[in-house]
Amino acid sequence: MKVSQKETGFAAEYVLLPPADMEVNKAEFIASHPKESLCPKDGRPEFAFIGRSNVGKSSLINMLTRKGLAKVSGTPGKTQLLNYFLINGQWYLVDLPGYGYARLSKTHKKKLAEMIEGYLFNRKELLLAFVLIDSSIPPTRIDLEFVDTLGQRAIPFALAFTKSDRVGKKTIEQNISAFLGKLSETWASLPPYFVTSSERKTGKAEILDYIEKIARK
Ligand SMILES: Nc1nc2c(ncn2[C@@H]2O[C@H](COP(=O)(O)OP(=O)(O)OP(=O)(O)O)[C@@H](O)[C@H]2O)c(=O)[nH]1
Ligand SMILES: [Mg+2]
Repeated sequence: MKVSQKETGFAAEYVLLPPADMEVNKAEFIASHPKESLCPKDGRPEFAFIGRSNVGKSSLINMLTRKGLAKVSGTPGKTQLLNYFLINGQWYLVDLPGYGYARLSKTHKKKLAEMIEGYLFNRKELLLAFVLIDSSIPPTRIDLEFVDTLGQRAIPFALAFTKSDRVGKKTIEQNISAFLGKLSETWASLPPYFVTSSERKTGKAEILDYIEKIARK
Protein backbone atom coordinates (compact mmCIF):
# COMPACT_ATOMS: atom_id res chain seq x y z
CA MET A 1 0.00 0.00 0.00
CA LYS A 2 1.21 3.47 -0.73
CA VAL A 3 0.04 6.66 0.84
CA SER A 4 0.30 9.47 -1.66
CA GLN A 5 1.03 13.09 -0.86
CA LYS A 6 -2.49 13.89 -1.89
CA GLU A 7 -3.96 11.46 0.61
CA THR A 8 -1.85 12.63 3.53
CA GLY A 9 -2.08 16.29 2.59
CA PHE A 10 1.59 16.79 3.50
CA ALA A 11 4.48 17.59 1.26
CA ALA A 12 6.39 14.58 2.52
CA GLU A 13 8.90 13.13 0.13
CA TYR A 14 7.46 9.78 -0.77
CA VAL A 15 10.19 7.90 -2.42
CA LEU A 16 9.30 6.71 -5.88
CA LEU A 17 12.23 5.04 -7.52
CA PRO A 18 12.84 2.87 -10.56
CA PRO A 19 12.19 -0.87 -10.09
CA ALA A 20 14.40 -2.67 -7.58
CA ASP A 21 17.92 -3.33 -8.69
CA MET A 22 19.24 -3.92 -5.20
CA GLU A 23 19.15 -7.55 -4.31
CA VAL A 24 20.23 -9.14 -1.08
CA ASN A 25 22.29 -12.10 -2.23
CA LYS A 26 24.10 -12.71 1.01
CA ALA A 27 23.10 -11.75 4.54
CA GLU A 28 25.23 -12.93 7.45
CA PHE A 29 25.21 -12.28 11.17
CA ILE A 30 28.57 -10.85 12.19
CA ALA A 31 28.45 -10.00 15.89
CA SER A 32 26.58 -8.32 18.75
CA HIS A 33 28.22 -5.44 20.58
CA PRO A 34 27.36 -3.72 23.86
CA LYS A 35 28.72 -0.34 22.78
CA GLU A 36 29.65 1.74 19.77
CA SER A 37 33.37 1.79 20.47
CA LEU A 38 33.47 -2.02 20.06
CA CYS A 39 31.65 -2.03 16.69
CA PRO A 40 33.41 -2.90 13.39
CA LYS A 41 36.22 -0.60 12.32
CA ASP A 42 36.37 -1.60 8.66
CA GLY A 43 34.64 1.58 7.49
CA ARG A 44 31.78 -0.14 5.65
CA PRO A 45 28.61 1.98 5.46
CA GLU A 46 25.83 1.23 7.93
CA PHE A 47 22.04 1.45 8.03
CA ALA A 48 20.43 1.14 11.44
CA PHE A 49 16.93 0.10 12.48
CA ILE A 50 15.57 1.72 15.59
CA GLY A 51 12.16 2.14 17.19
CA ARG A 52 9.99 1.34 20.16
CA SER A 53 10.39 -2.09 21.63
CA ASN A 54 8.22 -4.61 19.73
CA VAL A 55 7.60 -2.23 16.79
CA GLY A 56 8.95 -4.82 14.35
CA LYS A 57 12.63 -3.92 13.78
CA SER A 58 13.92 -7.49 13.66
CA SER A 59 10.96 -8.61 11.53
CA LEU A 60 11.62 -5.83 9.03
CA ILE A 61 15.30 -6.77 8.80
CA ASN A 62 14.29 -10.37 8.09
CA MET A 63 11.78 -9.23 5.49
CA LEU A 64 14.51 -7.21 3.75
CA THR A 65 17.06 -10.02 3.92
CA ARG A 66 15.94 -13.51 4.85
CA LYS A 67 13.79 -15.32 7.35
CA GLY A 68 15.43 -16.10 10.69
CA LEU A 69 18.39 -13.73 10.33
CA ALA A 70 17.35 -11.42 13.20
CA LYS A 71 15.63 -12.78 16.30
CA VAL A 72 11.93 -11.94 16.47
CA SER A 73 9.80 -12.21 19.59
CA GLY A 74 6.28 -11.46 20.75
CA THR A 75 7.78 -10.31 24.06
CA PRO A 76 9.10 -6.75 23.97
CA GLY A 77 12.77 -6.18 24.76
CA LYS A 78 14.15 -9.10 22.73
CA THR A 79 17.04 -7.23 21.09
CA GLN A 80 19.45 -6.04 23.78
CA LEU A 81 22.66 -5.36 21.86
CA LEU A 82 23.88 -3.66 18.68
CA ASN A 83 23.52 -6.53 16.20
CA TYR A 84 25.56 -6.42 13.01
CA PHE A 85 24.53 -8.10 9.76
CA LEU A 86 26.76 -7.90 6.69
CA ILE A 87 24.85 -7.60 3.43
CA ASN A 88 26.39 -8.72 0.10
CA GLY A 89 29.78 -8.36 1.79
CA GLN A 90 29.40 -4.61 1.32
CA TRP A 91 27.37 -2.85 3.98
CA TYR A 92 25.94 -3.43 7.43
CA LEU A 93 22.39 -3.53 8.69
CA VAL A 94 22.37 -2.81 12.41
CA ASP A 95 19.49 -4.05 14.54
CA LEU A 96 19.28 -1.85 17.64
CA PRO A 97 17.50 -2.51 20.94
CA GLY A 98 14.06 -0.92 21.25
CA TYR A 99 13.34 2.12 23.37
CA GLY A 100 10.42 2.71 25.69
CA TYR A 101 9.82 -0.73 27.13
CA ALA A 102 8.04 0.14 30.36
CA ARG A 103 8.66 -3.10 32.23
CA LEU A 104 12.43 -2.85 32.44
CA SER A 105 14.13 -1.59 35.60
CA LYS A 106 15.31 2.01 35.64
CA THR A 107 18.94 0.93 35.54
CA HIS A 108 18.33 -1.41 32.60
CA LYS A 109 16.44 1.27 30.65
CA LYS A 110 19.25 3.73 31.27
CA LYS A 111 21.82 1.21 30.03
CA LEU A 112 19.86 0.58 26.81
CA ALA A 113 19.31 4.31 26.22
CA GLU A 114 23.06 4.90 26.60
CA MET A 115 23.81 2.08 24.17
CA ILE A 116 21.37 3.44 21.56
CA GLU A 117 22.45 7.07 21.93
CA GLY A 118 26.13 6.15 22.13
CA TYR A 119 25.71 4.44 18.78
CA LEU A 120 23.49 6.97 17.00
CA PHE A 121 25.32 10.09 18.19
CA ASN A 122 28.85 8.85 17.55
CA ARG A 123 28.78 6.40 14.69
CA LYS A 124 30.61 7.91 11.71
CA GLU A 125 29.77 4.94 9.45
CA LEU A 126 26.02 5.43 9.96
CA LEU A 127 24.58 6.67 6.67
CA LEU A 128 20.94 6.51 7.66
CA ALA A 129 18.75 5.37 10.55
CA PHE A 130 15.33 3.95 9.80
CA VAL A 131 13.02 4.93 12.63
CA LEU A 132 10.19 2.42 12.82
CA ILE A 133 6.76 3.63 13.81
CA ASP A 134 3.77 1.34 14.38
CA SER A 135 1.23 2.45 11.77
CA SER A 136 -1.59 0.50 13.44
CA ILE A 137 -1.76 2.93 16.37
CA PRO A 138 -2.07 6.73 16.66
CA PRO A 139 1.15 8.75 17.19
CA THR A 140 2.86 8.26 20.55
CA ARG A 141 4.77 10.91 22.44
CA ILE A 142 7.83 8.72 22.88
CA ASP A 143 8.18 8.25 19.09
CA LEU A 144 7.67 11.95 18.39
CA GLU A 145 10.26 12.87 21.01
CA PHE A 146 12.73 10.35 19.62
CA VAL A 147 12.35 11.72 16.08
CA ASP A 148 12.79 15.25 17.43
CA THR A 149 16.05 14.25 19.11
CA LEU A 150 17.41 12.82 15.85
CA GLY A 151 16.41 16.00 14.03
CA GLN A 152 18.08 18.21 16.63
CA ARG A 153 21.25 16.14 16.41
CA ALA A 154 21.15 16.25 12.59
CA ILE A 155 21.23 12.46 12.32
CA PRO A 156 19.97 11.43 8.87
CA PHE A 157 16.87 9.29 9.15
CA ALA A 158 13.84 7.99 7.30
CA LEU A 159 10.60 6.70 8.78
CA ALA A 160 9.35 3.16 8.24
CA PHE A 161 5.74 2.72 9.29
CA THR A 162 5.35 -0.93 10.33
CA LYS A 163 2.51 -3.45 10.70
CA SER A 164 0.38 -1.91 7.96
CA ASP A 165 -1.47 -5.26 7.65
CA ARG A 166 -2.85 -5.07 11.17
CA VAL A 167 -5.77 -2.70 10.73
CA GLY A 168 -7.73 -1.26 7.79
CA LYS A 169 -6.13 0.89 5.13
CA LYS A 170 -8.06 3.97 6.21
CA THR A 171 -6.86 3.73 9.82
CA ILE A 172 -3.26 3.25 8.66
CA GLU A 173 -3.52 6.36 6.49
CA GLN A 174 -5.03 8.35 9.35
CA ASN A 175 -2.29 7.28 11.77
CA ILE A 176 0.49 8.10 9.31
CA SER A 177 -1.09 11.40 8.43
CA ALA A 178 -1.45 12.27 12.13
CA PHE A 179 2.20 11.41 12.81
CA LEU A 180 3.46 13.52 9.90
CA GLY A 181 1.09 16.30 10.95
CA LYS A 182 2.62 16.33 14.43
CA LEU A 183 6.12 16.44 12.97
CA SER A 184 5.26 19.32 10.68
CA GLU A 185 4.30 21.38 13.75
CA THR A 186 8.00 21.44 14.65
CA TRP A 187 9.92 20.76 11.44
CA ALA A 188 9.97 22.72 8.20
CA SER A 189 10.57 19.65 6.06
CA LEU A 190 9.50 16.09 6.62
CA PRO A 191 11.70 12.99 6.35
CA PRO A 192 11.22 10.38 3.63
CA TYR A 193 8.88 7.63 4.73
CA PHE A 194 7.94 4.10 3.80
CA VAL A 195 4.85 2.05 4.55
CA THR A 196 5.73 -1.52 5.42
CA SER A 197 4.34 -4.86 6.49
CA SER A 198 6.75 -7.67 7.28
CA GLU A 199 3.84 -10.10 7.07
CA ARG A 200 2.97 -9.08 3.52
CA LYS A 201 6.45 -7.98 2.41
CA THR A 202 5.18 -4.48 1.72
CA GLY A 203 7.84 -1.82 1.20
CA LYS A 204 10.74 -4.19 0.60
CA ALA A 205 11.78 -2.98 -2.87
CA GLU A 206 11.31 0.67 -1.90
CA ILE A 207 13.54 0.43 1.19
CA LEU A 208 16.25 -1.60 -0.53
CA ASP A 209 16.32 0.82 -3.45
CA TYR A 210 16.58 3.75 -1.08
CA ILE A 211 19.46 2.09 0.76
CA GLU A 212 21.20 1.46 -2.52
CA LYS A 213 20.72 5.02 -3.66
CA ILE A 214 22.32 6.35 -0.47
CA ALA A 215 25.10 3.76 -0.31
CA ARG A 216 26.07 4.54 -3.92
CA LYS A 217 26.56 8.28 -3.25
N1 LIG B 1 0.98 -8.23 11.94
C1 LIG B 1 2.27 -7.92 11.94
N2 LIG B 1 3.02 -8.26 13.01
C2 LIG B 1 4.32 -7.92 13.00
C3 LIG B 1 4.91 -7.21 11.90
N3 LIG B 1 6.21 -6.99 12.21
C4 LIG B 1 6.42 -7.54 13.42
N4 LIG B 1 5.30 -8.11 13.90
C5 LIG B 1 5.16 -8.82 15.19
O1 LIG B 1 5.51 -7.94 16.26
C6 LIG B 1 6.24 -8.61 17.28
C7 LIG B 1 7.59 -7.95 17.52
O2 LIG B 1 8.41 -8.10 16.38
P1 LIG B 1 9.99 -7.90 16.43
O3 LIG B 1 10.45 -7.87 15.02
O4 LIG B 1 10.63 -8.88 17.35
O5 LIG B 1 10.07 -6.43 17.07
P2 LIG B 1 11.36 -5.63 17.57
O6 LIG B 1 11.09 -4.21 17.29
O7 LIG B 1 12.60 -6.21 16.97
O8 LIG B 1 11.29 -5.90 19.14
P3 LIG B 1 12.47 -5.78 20.26
O9 LIG B 1 13.71 -6.40 19.71
O10 LIG B 1 11.91 -6.53 21.41
O11 LIG B 1 12.63 -4.32 20.53
C8 LIG B 1 6.36 -10.07 16.81
O12 LIG B 1 5.32 -10.81 17.41
C9 LIG B 1 6.16 -9.97 15.30
O13 LIG B 1 5.63 -11.14 14.73
C10 LIG B 1 4.08 -6.89 10.78
O14 LIG B 1 4.48 -6.28 9.77
N5 LIG B 1 2.77 -7.26 10.86
MG1 LIG C 1 14.31 -6.91 17.85
